[in-house]
Amino acid sequence: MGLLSGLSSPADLKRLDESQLVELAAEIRQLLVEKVSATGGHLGPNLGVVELTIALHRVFDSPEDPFIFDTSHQSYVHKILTGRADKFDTLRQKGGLSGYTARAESEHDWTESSHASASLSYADGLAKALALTGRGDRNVVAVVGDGALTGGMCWEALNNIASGQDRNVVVVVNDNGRSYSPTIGGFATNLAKLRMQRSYDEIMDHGKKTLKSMGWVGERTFEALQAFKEGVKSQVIPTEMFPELGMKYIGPVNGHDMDQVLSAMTYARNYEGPIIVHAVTEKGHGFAPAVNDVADQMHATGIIDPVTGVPVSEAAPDWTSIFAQEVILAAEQREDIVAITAAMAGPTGLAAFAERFPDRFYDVGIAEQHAVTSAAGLALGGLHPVVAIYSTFLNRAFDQMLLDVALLDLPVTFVLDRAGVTGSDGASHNGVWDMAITSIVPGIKVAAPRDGGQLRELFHEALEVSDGPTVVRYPKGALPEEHEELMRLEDGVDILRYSDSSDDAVDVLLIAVGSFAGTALAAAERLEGVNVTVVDPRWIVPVAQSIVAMADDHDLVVVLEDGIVRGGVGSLISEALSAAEVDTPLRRLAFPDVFPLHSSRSELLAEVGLDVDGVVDSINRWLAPSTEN
Ligand SMILES: Cc1ncc(C[n+]2csc(CCOP(=O)(O)OP(=O)(O)O)c2C)c(N)n1
Repeated sequence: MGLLSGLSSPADLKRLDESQLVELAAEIRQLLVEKVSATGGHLGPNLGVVELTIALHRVFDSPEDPFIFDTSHQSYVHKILTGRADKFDTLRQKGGLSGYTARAESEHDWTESSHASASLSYADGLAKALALTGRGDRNVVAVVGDGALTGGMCWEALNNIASGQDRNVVVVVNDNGRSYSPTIGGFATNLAKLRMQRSYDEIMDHGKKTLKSMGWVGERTFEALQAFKEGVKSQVIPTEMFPELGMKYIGPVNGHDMDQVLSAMTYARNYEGPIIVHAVTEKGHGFAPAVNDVADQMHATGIIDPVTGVPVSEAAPDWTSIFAQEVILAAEQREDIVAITAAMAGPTGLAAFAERFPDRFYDVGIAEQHAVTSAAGLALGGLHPVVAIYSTFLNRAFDQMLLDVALLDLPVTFVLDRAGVTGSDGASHNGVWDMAITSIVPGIKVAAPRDGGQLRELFHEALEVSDGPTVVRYPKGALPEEHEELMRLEDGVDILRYSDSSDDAVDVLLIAVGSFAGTALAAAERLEGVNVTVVDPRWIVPVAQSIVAMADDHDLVVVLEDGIVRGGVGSLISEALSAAEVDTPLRRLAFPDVFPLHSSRSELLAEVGLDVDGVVDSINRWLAPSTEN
């Protein structure tokens, strides 16, 4: 492409003539649509920050001025401007470009967690470090969305940032009015008031006039005139939100007007002390199918047609859609069922529930900790809340689950989508910790359905529990083939395959957690000269007594799970066996204790030996008489 082809660093960007930046923005949008439509990724958010990111790299000096992108799903433009434009064909694929900032990729990437609302805390700490190490003249720039700003961490950080008036933290609020769906709550209303002081169009128009016509004075106040001289509207707009924190505020600026954003960033760079720049942007800007996508303005898309935006293949029925149906069914049957999401009604399957039962649905914003304690409050009031959340985001709310819910024996059902290995979203999106962290909560009951039918059953079983928290966890993606049990034991364990233990062959008890039932059954078929019993515990916490008894009748116990190996189901069963003085050896096929890089779920599972080949190889190795295993 024209301008982009000569651009491999922010220094190149600084060499362009200012008049070329609008053309550059158009090229970047074209690249984004072309590449992200072929790989999938966060298209809408990145289309919305093209001008903002150009202005940031033009005005500030990354990496000496550290840039922190909140969540960092909107960092594609930053990647393009920091020499990675040619890698977009590999986006989110094994060995390719990460979908988030990644320190191994570039010195311009300072962070890599994709959990929201952390940027301002990073910025606060970095600014303190720069001040202490003689680099206090640098600016730390944090780009944070209005969605991320609904997270409590941001406000804890702002509280601290405001108290460091000698530190240069530039908080760029990228206000597109949306998380996935429109951002909700008192904060969002306040931000909207700021945005709507005058109508949106008027802001855009006003900004242009202020910036372009040097003779304009009108009836503005002295403060506004000063601001005008500096190229932006910098008077404190009469709203309590930011000024009461003690933060300088400028804006709102039209985040798609290059002149305005350049002026705002220049003002922010020259301002001494912490400052908020409020930029109004549009998610999906410049790509009509994204702008017109009512669900989430193409927040995150799969592979799509680059012209129409239509997905190239139809989505297969997935776990989320089963939950979506069952939670509505449950609420029809029981008036005490209410549902909570932390800004993810669509992705967790609660959107239809929200339409059907608007009074029994709560979107609390990106606020997982609050979601859980708020659920505790609902339960205290006699209701049975269902907290639908991605497994990875439950990490945030462990203390609330432990002490605000479980200590009080409150009936809250946690439905964990994307549990286990998720893959393409990289290290910080994998749901491999939930079994380890939930299983240490006293009194909790955790279920891992093996297929859609079991999800229906176990979800309703969970709702029947009235004395403490329950968890139902299931992975990302399409539903697997269903496997009917041969028999259900009294404590709920399903036998999926019997071994013929009458011969002299070794008897292996293969315990398949959740969606690994199919893998375990296929592996059992391929193991030669071994009698394999396959069971699905269904409820993985607490450990069923029948599992302990069966282990005693076998020569080897193998536990197959896609959570981390330490503290997982294998560990729990191992402890149960030793408590019962059952000395059958136990082996774990689980996720190793590492942060995996991004690649597809199936690639990652194969890499760590959690596919059929891996299971067969491991068991053969463990049973081989000559090995040291
Ligand atoms: C702790 C946490 N909860 C939920 C999410 C899922 N999530 C990713 S981006 C996003 C919306 C972010 O909205 P905003 O900050 O306004 O950025 P935008 O995409 O609108 O630019 C959500 C809810 C997350 N990444 N982290």
